[in-house]
Amino acid sequence: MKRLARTGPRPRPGIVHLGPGAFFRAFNAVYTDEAMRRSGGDWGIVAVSLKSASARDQLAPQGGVYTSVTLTPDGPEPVVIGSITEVRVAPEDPDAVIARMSDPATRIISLTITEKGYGYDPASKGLDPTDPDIAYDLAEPMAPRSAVGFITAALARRRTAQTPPFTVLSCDNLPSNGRVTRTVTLDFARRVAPDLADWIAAHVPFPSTMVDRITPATTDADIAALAEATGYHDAAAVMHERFRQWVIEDDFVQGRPDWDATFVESVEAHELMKLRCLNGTHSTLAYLGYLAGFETVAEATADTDFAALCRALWRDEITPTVPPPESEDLSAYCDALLARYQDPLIRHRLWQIAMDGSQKLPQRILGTIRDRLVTGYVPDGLCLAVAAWMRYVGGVDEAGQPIDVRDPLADRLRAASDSAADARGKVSNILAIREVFDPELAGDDRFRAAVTGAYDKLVSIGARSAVASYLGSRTWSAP
Ligand code: CS2
Repeated sequence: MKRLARTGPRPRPGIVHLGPGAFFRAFNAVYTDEAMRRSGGDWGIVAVSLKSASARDQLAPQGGVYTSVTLTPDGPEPVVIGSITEVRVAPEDPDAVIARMSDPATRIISLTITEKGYGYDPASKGLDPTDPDIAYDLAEPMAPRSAVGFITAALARRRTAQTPPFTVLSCDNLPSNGRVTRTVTLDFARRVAPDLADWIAAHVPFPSTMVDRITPATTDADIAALAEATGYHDAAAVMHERFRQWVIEDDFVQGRPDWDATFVESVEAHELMKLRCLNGTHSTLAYLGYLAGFETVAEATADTDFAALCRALWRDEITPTVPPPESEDLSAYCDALLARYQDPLIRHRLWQIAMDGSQKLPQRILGTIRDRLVTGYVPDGLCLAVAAWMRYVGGVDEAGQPIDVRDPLADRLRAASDSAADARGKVSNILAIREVFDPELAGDDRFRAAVTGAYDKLVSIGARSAVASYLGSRTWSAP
């Protein structure tokens, strides 16, 4: 079978994107492709992997083009995307990446590097100098490994060459993702060259964004189905829902593509809504659903109790902490979320969402719990979700089978769980991990009691019954 190949010319580059995974291909590259078709502009994307060579190996033989497939009830809608001009693997030639980033044509650096890619320490609200890649880059700032290291090295070179700076655009699921990126970059720069830090602070914008499109990892079966439908093989295809939402703070130092996004002054309200309503229930479903034996979000939310769990969380625990952004109706937003989750065409594995929980829980769930406790309300459903995560990272499922836990803190979490015999001890050991739980929340007796009680239940009656019991208890207290 023939392989997908580029037919027209490559666009001229204007963006360097770090993290060319499935989400970037289903989102940023699609918006940019459409923007160039609509309004022109040299906004081709040089996509850079900071670690694995797989995106390059999939895309390079196809000239950078790939298929973005919208899954709809009327059948898949494939569109060939040509906005990626080139793919690089940073460890193979870090200097070439810095050269591309410091080229005057590069006006935006965008990022989808996942929560753990930032070297951010939520406890100190600053750079984590003990993160292995950050520690390496602080010692070798001109041959970096981390995103922050590359951004700083490129900005240093631009400053020396008197090239105007670029805009840094974080597109990860972190609250105030632009502010976080700015904080770690300034912190890093200050440690290697303090005057550079001042220059960055004065000249480089770091707008925050809210990004949303559910994009399950592509499977071999997806690629085979696409080949069947189109007659070509595409190793880099991505499958996703039709829904998409991109809200961006409009602060760009050298222009931007004509993206079909919503441009706002502050993205915070949108971000809070999305992180707490969507990602918060996603992670809840991931741990409770996995323990209950479901494989995907659609399977879990086809279950009446798990769908009711989402509704209860939104209504009683989450939305009371979310000031609605302008032009959003929270209850309609949450109804639409449930419909998105229940879409059987989107096979989003719970195991995929369960990854890196230590990096996700604080902004997805713990902030909501903290805000509810302040008002005197104990959010038992979210405490059950935290207990389910603790059980999950203990590494053994309800049938006694091992769980493949992927998390930068996996070993510490496992050791914390293993070194106590009962629920109280395990919960207490895990609550002591400062990278995840701030001392105030960890020390709140109501929170400790709710999580310990929930953990006990998960062990004694299992996740399905624990969800049913939570729903039952609510009928009494909050009809
Ligand atoms: C998911 C997100 O994997 C996860 O943790 O919660 O990737 C989610 O699908 C996206 O944020 C949706 O926009």
